[in-house]
Amino acid sequence: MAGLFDLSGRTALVTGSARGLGFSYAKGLAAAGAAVILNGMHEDNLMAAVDKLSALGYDVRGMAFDVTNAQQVAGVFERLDSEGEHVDILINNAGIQHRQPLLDLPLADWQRVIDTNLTSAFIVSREAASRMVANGAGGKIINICSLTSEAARATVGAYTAAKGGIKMLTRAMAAEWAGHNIQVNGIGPGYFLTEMTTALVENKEFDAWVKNSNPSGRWGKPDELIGTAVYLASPASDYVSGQIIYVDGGWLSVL
Ligand code: GCO
Repeated sequence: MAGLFDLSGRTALVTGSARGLGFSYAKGLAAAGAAVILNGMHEDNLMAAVDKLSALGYDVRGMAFDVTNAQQVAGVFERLDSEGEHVDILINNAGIQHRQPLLDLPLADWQRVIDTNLTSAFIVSREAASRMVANGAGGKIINICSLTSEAARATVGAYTAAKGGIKMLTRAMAAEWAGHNIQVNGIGPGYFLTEMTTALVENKEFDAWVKNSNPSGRWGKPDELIGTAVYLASPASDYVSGQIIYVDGGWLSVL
């Protein structure tokens, strides 16, 4: 049983991990023994997050790059190649939210959300998976989905479309890469207390809606996602692919 959840000797890349849920995923994989590459757009925030985990004795580093920029992403993986570093575990977590009714939504904002929340997973996964296939060692890819991968909420249409897309992209990747011993799965967080949801938590009506809509009666805490991330990143899930695990307090299981 001991080795089942052990990530020692593996290297993980977690996109959008300078804060929020991504930081929890990075912390959890590092605590399970992985060498973790954190990612963010802004060097200063990113290095502050790296310092926090490094102070805990974890093997972490930061690489600032834009996950929507295919050239930058290719350059990052070429740099890792040159360092003899191989990404065994990828968590496609980078994402943004944009709350605006579809009728008012500028095309540029729609595109920005789709690029960051969906296309980036294609861009980064292609670089990681091509190397996992080439070296024959297989790997783990975890795409971060959402309750909105299954059900829509008014005013977050671009986000909902992207999260619906990343659920099916997870299955498409599983279909094509499982034969190379690459397991591709998703995590669907419910409503969690992060910087992205602060405005929602502070809205008394929304806060009540979240608490009344899930049988656990509360918001999730980011570290409550760590167990699922470690499971999907570890040998414990070697025969699991194309699945989305919802960590939502039971939200999607009730009317
Ligand atoms: C929103 C929230 C959601 C949650 C999460 C739910 O505006 O409704 O930001 O998007 O963050 O995605 O699973």
